[in-house]
Formats: sequence, C-alpha cells, structure tokens
Amino acid sequence: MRFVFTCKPTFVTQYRRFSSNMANNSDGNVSWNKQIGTTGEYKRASRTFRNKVTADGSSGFKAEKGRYHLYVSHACPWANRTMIYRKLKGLEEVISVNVVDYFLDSKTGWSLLNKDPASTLDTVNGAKYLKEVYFKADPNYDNSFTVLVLWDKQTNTIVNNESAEIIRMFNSEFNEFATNKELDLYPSHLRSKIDEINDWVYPNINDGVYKCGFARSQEAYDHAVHNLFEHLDKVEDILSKNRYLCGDTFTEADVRLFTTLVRFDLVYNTHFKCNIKKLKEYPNIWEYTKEIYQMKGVADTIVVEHIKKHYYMSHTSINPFGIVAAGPIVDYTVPHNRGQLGK
Ligand SMILES: N[C@@H](CCC(=O)N[C@@H](CS)C(=O)NCC(=O)O)C(=O)O
Repeated sequence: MRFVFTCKPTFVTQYRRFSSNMANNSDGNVSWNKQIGTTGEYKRASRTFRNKVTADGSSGFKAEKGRYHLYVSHACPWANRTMIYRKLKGLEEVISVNVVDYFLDSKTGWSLLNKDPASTLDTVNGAKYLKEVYFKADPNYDNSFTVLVLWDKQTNTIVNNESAEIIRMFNSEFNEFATNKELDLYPSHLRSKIDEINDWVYPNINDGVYKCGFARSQEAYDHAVHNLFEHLDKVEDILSKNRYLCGDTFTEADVRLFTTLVRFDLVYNTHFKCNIKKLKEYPNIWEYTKEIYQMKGVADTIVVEHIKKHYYMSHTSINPFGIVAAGPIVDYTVPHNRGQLGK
C-alpha cells in the first residue's frame, strides 16, 4: 500500500503537466501550425527582412568586421547553411553568433536562456526570447519569429532572415575579412546550374521533408513522401556519375542539400515519416553526405543532440509526448569513397 501511495501522485502530476502543455495536439503559435492548405498540405511562409550586406556598402549595410551577428538554432537546416559558410569561408572572427535553446516552445518561441552547453545567452541584445529581437527591429512585426536572423549591431536592426540570401552575402561580400576568401561556392560559370538545382532541391527535398512531416491528410502525406523519394532517386543518379551536384566542383547547391541529408536518418526518417528508405540505403548519397561532413569545420556545425531533441520535443502535434527516439546511431566519420569520382 505504501508503494501505491507514494507513486500514484507522481504519475498524476506528470500526466496533468503533459495534458495542459500539449492541449489539442497543436503547436500553438509556431508558424508551421498556421501554414496548412485546404487539402492538408504544408505551405511554408516567405521571410520578411530582405536587406543585403554589400562589400561597398551601397545597400546601406557595409560588410565590416564585428558589425553583424547571427542568431541560429543548431537544429535548423536553414541556419546550418549559414554556420557552414561561416566556417568554410573563415568568417568566425568576423560574424558573431548566438545559439537558441533546442526546445521551441509553442507559446514563447525560440529562447536564449542558455539551457544547455551548446546554446548561449543573447550577448548582443540581452533578449531572453528571439521574438524580442524581432520586435526591437520592428515593433509592429506580425510574421513568424524564425531562426536564422542576421542582425546589424550598428543600426540595431535585422538585415535579413532568409538563409538562401545570407549565404550568398557570406560567399562574396565579406572577402576582405575572410581567411578563406578564395573559396567561391557560387562561381559565375556555374550559377545557372546551381540555380536550376536549387529550384528543384528546395521544394522537393529541403522543404519536401517538412511537407511529409507536417501533412495533415493521408493524401497530402502520400503525395509528399513519394515526391520526396523520386527526387532523392534523382540525386542518387546524379551522384553516381558526378562527385557533386554540379559536377566536380563543390558548390552552394551541395551545402543546401547537405543540411537536409545530415538530418535525414537522425530525424526525418522516423519523426517526419520519410521512411520509404533510409539515406544509408542510397550508396552514393550516403558517401557524399559523409564527404561533406568530413570537410574541415563542417562537423563543428552539426550538433546531433540539438537536432534530435528539437524535432522530437518541439513538434507536439506529431509527437505529443515529446519522446526522443533512441536510434539510429549514424556515424558520419567513417571514411568515404568519393575520391574515386575524381579530384
Ligand atoms: N526560409 C527560411 C526558413 C527559416 C525557418 O523556417 N526556421 C524555422 C526553424 S528550422 C523556425 O525558426 N521556425 C519557427 C516557427 O516556425 O515559428 C530560411 O531559410 O531562413
């Protein structure tokens, strides 16, 4: 009897806590909850701060050492793009960074409370929540409070919150300060090819995994998952002949694809039901993913704990109890074989 008496209240308390936090199985104010189309398909909203940092300052935002600051999530594939560029271009001393906590609370949004060793406080604005940074830039802001954010410490505003644009700035506009200024991931002779690849990789693969995970009808999910794997088949075919997506040159298109691939078996396969195959079952894509992971500096930007805990714990509409799956163990450090395809 004593056992029953002491254990039962604990169970009841835990049960109540879950049911009040996770009411209706909805994810409250986070943007993915508001982006559902008429047949249950997920539709990503566009971003709102779209200014540009330029080397000459003609845009009003001149590239300068120490002037700009990134707010990122280690979980987020879009933010990860910028962290990889920052490493590869040698911009660590030029662009400062703060990292949000992995848990995205549906009521407060991203927090900067430094709840675990891989996250940080806000060292620039002293914000506890990312939304405060958005409101500082625009008190009337009424869109979603997404990572990543490129902040200008001089004019106290958000320059841009769209990763596709920020990586182009990092690639070319900060070369005066970059320790690896020679690296050009958007070279002029490959631009149309890179754009063409981005045009189908983004909606079908980068965003395609989210369309599977956030689908709210069987029809929407079926369409999204088959479409995703058709495009992964296409990537596998390209990578069976070429070392990289655009041939023998590593480019922006590869970085953009990689940040989805590196999360694939860790979370998308199970949590987003992208499970027709595991990434490991695509021999060329798997080797290619390991090759990019092993490029100097890239592994430093991949924080597996944040990736897994963020997805499994934050998306309560699809994983109501926030239980983090134990597996699979994915080892990206095993030597890759991509050297046999040249260069
Ligand atoms: N297109 C944006 C997407 C940014 C985005 O959707 N970020 C997610 C995290 S992966 C976010 O912050 N979501 C918060 C929310 O939906 O409220 C980019 O590439 O920068």
